[in-house]
Amino acid sequence: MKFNETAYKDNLVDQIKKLKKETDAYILAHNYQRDEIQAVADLIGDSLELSRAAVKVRNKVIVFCGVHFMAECAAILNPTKTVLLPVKEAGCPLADMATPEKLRDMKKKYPGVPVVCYVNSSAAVKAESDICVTSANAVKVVNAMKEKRIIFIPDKNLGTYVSQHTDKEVILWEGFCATHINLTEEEVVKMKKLHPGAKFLAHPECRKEVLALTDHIASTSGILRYVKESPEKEFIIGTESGILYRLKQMNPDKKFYLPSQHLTCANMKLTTLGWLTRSLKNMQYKVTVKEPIAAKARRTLERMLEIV
Ligand code: CIZ
Repeated sequence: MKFNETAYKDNLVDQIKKLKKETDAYILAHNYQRDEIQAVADLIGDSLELSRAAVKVRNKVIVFCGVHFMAECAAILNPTKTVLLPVKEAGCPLADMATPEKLRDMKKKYPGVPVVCYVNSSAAVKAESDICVTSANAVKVVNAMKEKRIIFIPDKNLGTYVSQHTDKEVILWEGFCATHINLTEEEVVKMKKLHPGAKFLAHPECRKEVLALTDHIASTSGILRYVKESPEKEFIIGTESGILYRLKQMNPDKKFYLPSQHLTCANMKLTTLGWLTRSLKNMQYKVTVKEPIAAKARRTLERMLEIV
């Protein structure tokens, strides 16, 4: 018998809807998730939107379709809920580039300098930091701080972008996003030649040479907003491929081009309908953050949420 993929997926979607009701679960999905996962989610967004939503969820269970640090944030901000990450191996190489031990060494080198940590970091690193940022609010949060010098971890490209939009001295960490770093200047130039009328939008985790070629730099939520409000019809998109799902849904009359074949995050794509079904069926994999790490990391996240 021939395998019918559509029937297989429809069946899983039916099971997910049923299990969601039975378990009183709320599904959050990041903008970089697979199309079919975004389609079954209760809310899709960037980590800031999803963190804010996680605080307000009334359901007993939050299923976080994203990567580990995102589920950790939900567990930290809403500790009375059961938070599930459907695939326990879904991690973030960028988050792994900063460890609390290395950060403590850096803090010894720069005593008294506050640490601004990108949300793509572990709870243990957030606990060692002073304030958190996302790509949607990094410039605003840094500019709201009173100190003239900050340590920015772990993404060097986002940190460089922030340093160009503040008069503060930004001490950088040598981290990078293993997906955004793949996008090269050459690929962008080639795509611009193919589509001369298209606007080039890119995420601040891209290399600075790539960012120099943009018409607009923004987080995923910023890119979605920009395209929706723009009268332009064609866009070259410099971020993870999952964003195309919402861009196309929200703008059926506009065209989108991905400038590289290497803009897909393997970790984000680990979550499939099958794993989401198993997650709801078996209540797996629970993400918890132990005290005192949780309380310290919560403070770091809350300081950001107080500003934006
Ligand atoms: O903030 C986030 O969720 C990330 C990692 C990227 C973005 O811009 O949405």
